[in-house]
Amino acid sequence: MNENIIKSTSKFLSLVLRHAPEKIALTLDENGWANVEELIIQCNKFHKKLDHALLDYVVENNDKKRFAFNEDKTKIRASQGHSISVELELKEIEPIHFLYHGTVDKFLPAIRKEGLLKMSRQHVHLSQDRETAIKVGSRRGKPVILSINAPKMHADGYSFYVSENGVWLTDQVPAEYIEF
Ligand code: HQG
Repeated sequence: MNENIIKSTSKFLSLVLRHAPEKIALTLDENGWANVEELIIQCNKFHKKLDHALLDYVVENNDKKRFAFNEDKTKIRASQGHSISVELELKEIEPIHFLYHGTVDKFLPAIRKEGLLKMSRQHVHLSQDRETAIKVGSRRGKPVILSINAPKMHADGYSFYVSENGVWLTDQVPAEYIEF
């Protein structure tokens, strides 16, 4: 499989399964699932070549396991990262260690003031390890890693979830729980 095709297919799937299904006149159900046949048909109709073999390969080999099939592989969805409103039925989980968030300098004044907000997504994204946070921050420039006192937040009543692909999610992180 050609690396460029795999990457561009993954990016395209992120676009239509997380943010803008209407770009290819695709409908997602309330849990974010698209019908696999319909996805393939709509992609091709809108000049994005896709077949079962390519889709299977991208889902299976995606570096962050961004997409998941349902049990009988008739449906597919993004496991996290949505900006459109979908109910992912996430498992609530108790954090027992600090969690990390990668960002960049220019956002720090606002984050110090109002904490971490979900911005255009459905959740604030956190990770269990610093390495992942460094990668996330690096998308925007020189990464700055914030440490989140998640156990204290949880004790104070905040909920945490883990997506199917292991991303920690929460609704907001007030500044008092962040070590800068
Ligand atoms: C920042 C990728 C100002 C926040 C990654 C971040 C991740 C604030 C940006 C996933 C703020 C939002 C998500 C505040 C937060 N004021 N800026 N109060 N609160 N920010 O992309 O966490 O590869 O929505 O620090 O790997 O960067 O697409 O979130 O810089 O897992 O699968 O506002 O996206 O995954 O940016 O990334 P994003 P993120 P994929």
